[in-house]
Amino acid sequence: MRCRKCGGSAALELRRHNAAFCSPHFIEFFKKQVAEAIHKHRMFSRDETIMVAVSGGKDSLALWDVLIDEGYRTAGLYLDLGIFDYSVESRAKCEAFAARRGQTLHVERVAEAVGAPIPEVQKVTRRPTCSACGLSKRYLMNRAALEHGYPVVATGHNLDDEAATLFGSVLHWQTDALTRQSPALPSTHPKLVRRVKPLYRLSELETAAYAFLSGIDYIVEECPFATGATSLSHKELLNRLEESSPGAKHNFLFGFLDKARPAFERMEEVDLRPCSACGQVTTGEICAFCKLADLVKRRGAGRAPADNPAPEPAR
Ligand code: Q46
Ligand code: ZN
Ligand code: ZN
Repeated sequence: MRCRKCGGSAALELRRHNAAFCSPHFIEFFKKQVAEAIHKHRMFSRDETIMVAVSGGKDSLALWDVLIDEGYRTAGLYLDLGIFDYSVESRAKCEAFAARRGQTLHVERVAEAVGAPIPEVQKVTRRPTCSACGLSKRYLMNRAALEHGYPVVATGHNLDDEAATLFGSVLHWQTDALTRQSPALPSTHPKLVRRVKPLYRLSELETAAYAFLSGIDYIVEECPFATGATSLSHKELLNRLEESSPGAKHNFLFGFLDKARPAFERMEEVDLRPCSACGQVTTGEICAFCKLADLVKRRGAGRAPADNPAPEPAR
C-alpha cells in the first residue's frame, strides 16, 4: 500500500475514501477534515475561546490536540462522574494532557452538582445510568461554559457515534432527536451555549489512529456502563454494514444531514424559559436536571425510586 500523497509506504488504509496515507499525510488529512467541519458549519471563529469537553478518551483528546495545533484558543472541561477507577484514571489522563500542552482544565464534580456520583444516581432513580449521566453532562457542560464565559462547547463525537445515534433515532422514529442531530447546534437562548462536534467527519478508527500517531496518552478502557448500551449494538451493526459496503456509515449520516434533516428542522418549535430553581433553560417550570438532583436529595441512595423526572429534551 502506497500513500496517496507522496507514494511512500502507507500507515493506514481508508477504504471509504478509497485511499491510503503515510503517517504525516494521514495527520494532514485528519486536520483537514476537522477544518472542513469547522468551516462548513461555522462552528467557531479564532476570536472565541472554545471549551473542549474531554473524557480522557481518544476522541476528545484528539480533538483538543488538533484545535491547539491549529492555533485556536481553548480550555478543557472534565466532568468527574464518580465512576470508580474509570473516573480516577480518565481525570489523570486529562490533567496530564492539559499540563503537557499548557492548557487550562476546568473540573466539575457531578457528585457535587447532583448530590451523588453517577452509579448512586442510577440506584436512586432506576433510570438507565447513561440517561441520567447524559442529562447531567449536557447540563453541566452548558453551565460551566456560561460560568466561565465560553461561547461554545466542542465535544469529541465522531462519525461512528453520530451514525449510531442517528440509527437509534430512526429505528424508533424519534423526531425530536432527529431535529437535534447536527454537527452544530446554535444557541437559541442567551443561556444556551453553542454545541459543536468537529470530529463528525472522522471515524472512530481514524481518531484512534490520530491519537496513536500523535503520541496522545488516553484511557483505553471504556466506561464500565458502556457495555451493553444499545448504542454499542447499533455501532456493531453499522460496522458489519461498513465491512461489506465501505462508506455506508458515511452515506447514512451525511445523506441525512444534507437531505433529510431540513425537513425535521421545520418541525421544531420549542418554547424555552428559565428554570425556576436554577435559571438555566427548560421547556417546563423546573428543568430535568433540578428534578434529578432533587430526587437524589430527597430519596438518597438505596431507597425506592420515586416519580422519575420526565426526560428533558436533550440538545
Ligand atoms: S460515561 Fe455516562 Fe457514557 Fe458511562 S455512564 Fe453511560 S453516558 S457510558 S459516554
Ligand atoms: Zn505520504
Ligand atoms: Zn434547573
